Amino acid sequence: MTSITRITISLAAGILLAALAATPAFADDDPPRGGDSSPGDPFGTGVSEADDRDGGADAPPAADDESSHASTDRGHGHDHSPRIELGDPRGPIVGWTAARPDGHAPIGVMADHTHAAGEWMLSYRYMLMLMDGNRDGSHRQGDGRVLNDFPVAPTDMSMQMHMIGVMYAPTDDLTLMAMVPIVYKSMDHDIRTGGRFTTESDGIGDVSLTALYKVLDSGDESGGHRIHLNLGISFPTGGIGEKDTIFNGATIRLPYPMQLGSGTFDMIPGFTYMGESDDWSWGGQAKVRIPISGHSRRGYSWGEIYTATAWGARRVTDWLGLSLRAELSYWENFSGRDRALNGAVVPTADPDRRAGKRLDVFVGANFKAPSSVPDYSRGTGSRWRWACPSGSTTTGRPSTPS
Ligand SMILES: [Cu+2]
Repeated sequence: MTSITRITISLAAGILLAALAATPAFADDDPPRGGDSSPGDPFGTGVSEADDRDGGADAPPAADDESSHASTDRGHGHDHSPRIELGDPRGPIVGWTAARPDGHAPIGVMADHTHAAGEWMLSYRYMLMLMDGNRDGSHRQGDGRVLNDFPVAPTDMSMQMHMIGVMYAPTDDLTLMAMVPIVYKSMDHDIRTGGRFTTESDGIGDVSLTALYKVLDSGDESGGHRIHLNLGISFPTGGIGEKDTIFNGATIRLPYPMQLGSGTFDMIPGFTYMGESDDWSWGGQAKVRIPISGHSRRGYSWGEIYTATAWGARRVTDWLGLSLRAELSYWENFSGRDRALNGAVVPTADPDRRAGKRLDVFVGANFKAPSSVPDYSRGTGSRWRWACPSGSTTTGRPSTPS
């Protein structure tokens, strides 16, 4: 009998903040428009952009040329500036652009976009997962049923994650991304002989570095398409020797799902596609997480984790996009085992009860900060995104970003 926790609620919210360094690589397509306090735009509303363009005192010279915008729009996709808005007097958008509320994937998708040369981006995400109950395959198992086979049954688990991300693009085709997760986990248990107890762990998770390499960037006035390759490496920075005290006062090694990382170097190859039309956008991402350094010092490694997701989004206004996303995951059992854990006591300590699969459906919203926010008037922008699922099936996936 497998015993796998089921995720019933998961929430993600985040803020993406771009700080665009003033290098020549994009100075020509990212003047501090909209928020700058030019005489024609005393309230920083951006409504007098046509005046800016004519006056142009604050803008680099190249920004005055419409044709240069048409070409740079295409080449510099991840642009957080307010340059391209609905009703922009400059005319049609050419090709794929990030400068719209649905120009980024739903918040749960990492590494969805690349940047133009010289751009930096800082992001913060908060994720909450509440998991409840046990499953054997896709069949729910009552706690009593689990206690028939094990002296201890996990009943529910919560995980919170704060994720700090930094992106930098040395060239238009190559973007580098670092992600640092900070994780809080808590798991409740029932004891066969009566009683309950809770274990907790927290700390830094597995830090990852990802190279995003753009291989397709095409489009015209009616929309565009982009594809990039993702090549990530996850480092074993998350603890796998976490301990806590249980009901009888003993301090024990926590079972696998309560550890903070994989304990191994993992490779995460994948690819991402994003497409756009006037009011719609869509995309997909597939990736796999593969341990590449053999067993960890505790004597095991995770199984491979396969993830595929696809989404569609509608631009409702120039600041709001609504999305629907599905994600399919499949993950294998562990190789080896941690000898400090006894899988006969609690199913979460069994390396052969780790595998599973899961389908999630998420609804989400992206908010794009108005271009007139004064703090962002120097060529920076921000957006807030959140998503929550409307349904799910089985889980048990190791709860570390992959
Ligand atoms: Cu970014």
